[in-house]
Amino acid sequence: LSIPIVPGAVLLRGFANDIAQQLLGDLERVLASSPWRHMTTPGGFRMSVAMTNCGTLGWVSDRTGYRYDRVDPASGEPWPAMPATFLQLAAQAAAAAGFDRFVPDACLVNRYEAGARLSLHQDRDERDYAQPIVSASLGLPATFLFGGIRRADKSRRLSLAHGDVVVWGGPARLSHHGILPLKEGEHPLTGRCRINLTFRKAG
Ligand code: MD5
Ligand code: FE
Repeated sequence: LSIPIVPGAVLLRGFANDIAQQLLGDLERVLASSPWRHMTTPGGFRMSVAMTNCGTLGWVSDRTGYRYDRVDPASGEPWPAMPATFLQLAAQAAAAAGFDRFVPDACLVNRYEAGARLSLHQDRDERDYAQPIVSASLGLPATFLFGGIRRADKSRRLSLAHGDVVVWGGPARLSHHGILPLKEGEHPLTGRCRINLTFRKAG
């Protein structure tokens, strides 16, 4: 079930349902090397979303700014390799949205607990904006907010549930977007949280 959101953006409802348990099992192995952490924004605030990464490059925020780094600053070691199930999901979702041969080198993993939010922003730290971004939602549902290229553009709301995958490309790639504070709840696979896997070709 493929639902166009805006030109360039497609919601694939339930696309990851069948492999959700494998994804979460693989995520446990990633977390064993690179555990959840709350990063600090350049402005000095602690992010309410807990994060980790896998793949060649990981997204990092600290007092010096945002960047992609080959090394996990918490361990001093490279980020864990991207599991094959992650790569396959990202490539298949991108292909379903019309982006052939998508090979992500970065997977940012976001964990939202009740009250955690991501304020309106653009993803601009990647090298090539012609590459799409693939985002998979697991666990508790969340309200996704997306606007236009300019921050003041009117924004729309969309509920993202367990198994939903969104592919952002073309003219939607630089849209402003965010996640409203997560509501309390319990999901059989993730417990009291929402997990988002965000796949990018960053380098
Ligand atoms: C999330 N994460 O649900 C979202 C999913 C992030 C982030 O926003 O930066 O970690 S990614 C949604 C996204 C990516 C790229 C473009 C657009 C949305 N968009 O144009 O709306 O945790
Ligand atoms: Fe984003």
